[in-house]
Amino acid sequence: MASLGIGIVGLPNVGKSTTFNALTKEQNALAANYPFATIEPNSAIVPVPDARIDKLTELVKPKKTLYATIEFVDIAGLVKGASQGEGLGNQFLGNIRDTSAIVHVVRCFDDENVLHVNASPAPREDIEVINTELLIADLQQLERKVERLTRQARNDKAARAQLVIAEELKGHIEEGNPVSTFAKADNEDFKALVREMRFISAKPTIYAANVDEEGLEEDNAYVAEVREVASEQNAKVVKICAKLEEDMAGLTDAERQEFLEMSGATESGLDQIIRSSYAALGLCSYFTQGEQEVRAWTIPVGAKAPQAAGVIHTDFEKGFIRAQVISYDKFIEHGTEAAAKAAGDMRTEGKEYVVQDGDIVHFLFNV
Ligand SMILES: Nc1nc2c(ncn2[C@@H]2O[C@H](COP(=O)(O)OP(=O)(O)O)[C@@H](O)[C@H]2O)c(=O)[nH]1
Ligand SMILES: [Mg+2]
Repeated sequence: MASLGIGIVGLPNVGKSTTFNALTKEQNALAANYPFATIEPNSAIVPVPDARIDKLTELVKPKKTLYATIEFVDIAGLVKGASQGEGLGNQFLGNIRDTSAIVHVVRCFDDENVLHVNASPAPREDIEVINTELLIADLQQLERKVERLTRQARNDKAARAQLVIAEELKGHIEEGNPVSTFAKADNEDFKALVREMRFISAKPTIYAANVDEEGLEEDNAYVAEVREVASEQNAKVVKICAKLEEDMAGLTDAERQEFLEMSGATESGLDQIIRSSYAALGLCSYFTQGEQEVRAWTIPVGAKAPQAAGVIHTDFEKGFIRAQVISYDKFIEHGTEAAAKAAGDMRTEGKEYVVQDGDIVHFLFNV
């Protein structure tokens, strides 16, 4: 299975590592609750903030609360020419291919002490430098694939069909377009090609506009430019002050709130990045609750009850009988599982049920 990691990319000195350090602090602050396996130095597994989990914790008062988690990878070294091997480029491009979504950090602050690749930040061009490298990397992959398919196509019908689509896609990329905007997105050969090649420009992208504290309250001109570029690409923008987030990480919620209000922001940019990334991966959460723990479990949007149960334990999926479900709103309305049940708001669902984001679930199974 492909990893569900998010790659943090961008030009040098834009604030990638500062953002990543803030994420790492989040990870360490909660590490006590999570049995993390070995952690790579450039990868952080962080809790996904979720106000619904906080509310459930308040109501249920469990011994332990566990948030959903998501992995971020700090990808260093992307520069102009990376796809030609510049600055160890190819190795880094390979790391990006292994991720499932991208956070593209764009420098939106001035600081004469922090060198920028050009005289000053120019978001449109800066974004383009990176995206061009990513696109060239995809094109190189695809060219090798087209060569292979051309050889196979001589006596293989399936290869001939894939070759047709591969060549169309090649034309599309050569005109400067990302794989994500290819018109025949529903074509089965295309989908197989994307799964196999893991094209970087097919991955969902979130732009992180990294501003100074002054830029938090009102957008500066750099941020406006990032928003313009992102809207042309139907991509999401999150404004963040990476430096402030690094200082804030590990503080209590109340302290953070105070910190944020002082700087004119309403919500932590880092939290927004974490939540947007989770959504960009096509993931959502259902919850379990009890005296022991309140916990969020991660499933792909559209997962049916047995698959969702399997996230807790494979036995739950194999021996699935049924699910007892209370929607989040109903649970909050009634305050306890017993009250929701008494009011007739606990539903019994079978194996075809598509679990909804926020459902509070009990699985019944036999082994
Ligand atoms: N003035 C200012 N400096 C920042 C900001 N964010 C990061 N920096 C600084 O920029 C330098 C490069 O940041 P870093 O995160 O290492 O960039 P990376 O090369 O993209 O990983 C560091 O000295 C940071 O302290 C910011 O919002 N404002
Ligand atoms: Mg760095």
